[in-house]
Amino acid sequence: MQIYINGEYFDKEDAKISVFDHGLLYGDGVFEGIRVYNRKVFKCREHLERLYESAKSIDLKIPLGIEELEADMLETVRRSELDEAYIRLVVTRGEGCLGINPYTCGIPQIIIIVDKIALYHPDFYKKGLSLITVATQRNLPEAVNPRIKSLNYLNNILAKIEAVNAGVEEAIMLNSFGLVSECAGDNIFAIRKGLLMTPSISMGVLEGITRNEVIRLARAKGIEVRQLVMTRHDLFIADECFLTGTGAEIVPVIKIDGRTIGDGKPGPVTRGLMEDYHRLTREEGTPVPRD
Ligand code: PXG
Repeated sequence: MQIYINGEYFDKEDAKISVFDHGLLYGDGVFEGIRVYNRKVFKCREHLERLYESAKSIDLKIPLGIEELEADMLETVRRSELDEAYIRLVVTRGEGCLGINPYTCGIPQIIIIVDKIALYHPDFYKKGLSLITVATQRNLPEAVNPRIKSLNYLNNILAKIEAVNAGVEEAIMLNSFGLVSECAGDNIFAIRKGLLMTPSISMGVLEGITRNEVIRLARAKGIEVRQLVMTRHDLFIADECFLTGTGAEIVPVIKIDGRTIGDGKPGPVTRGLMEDYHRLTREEGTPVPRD
């Protein structure tokens, strides 16, 4: 494990942030979760660009340019000596007064944690997940836009609590119109009669980097892809369903709200995309410098 805070490197025990940081006091900040495969940072630029976009949206000025931050992130991975890793990149509003005004805060804190990642159990990739729809609605884009990957994850955590208490791994969240948006920490896809579908960004979802890559991979295989309005009915009648995310990669779904999806086994389109995605993670990425 290796931890970076504003240009300095620390062990876990010594990595500390002020209790007056608005990241802690108000969840005021942004983050990214990034994977390292085979000593290469996967979708490095895409994650950095989304981080800067999230920051821009909340008027948080990251005190480093994108190139400098990329170099520091690669150096943190190098120091971790991990070939397979998870990077948590966090930018907080910084230390401020007790009061929500972000403009009282000093320098934003840039934190980079490089560690191993706990994945979904391997069985789920072979057998598939069961999901439920939860009562907690996804944030309204007009309130806290889900496109901002902010430190304020309570909306998702409330959904996750419902799922875990119901004995399933993930929660399907609907928007305020009752339409499917995404899961607590993953995007959702369905396949019916060869068409690959996922809720459009305007449904109130995070524009997942894995989601975008899966859309590209599917189109490259000649699969028709549509981003559209989806109801629970569309999920119940799907032939296949799967989730995407940096942590989850592509994970099949075989049950939703007690309804078996397709024949109750991960389907051929899902398995094909899982193979393609896995191959890509081994091949692509920004190399971590050698010592
Ligand atoms: N929706 C939400 C709400 C997320 O938090 C995704 C979709 C998928 O986005 P990406 O860009 O990763 O394809 C996410 C991302 C974790 C963890 O520690 C969660 C995510 C990513 C990495 C790790 O649970 N969620």
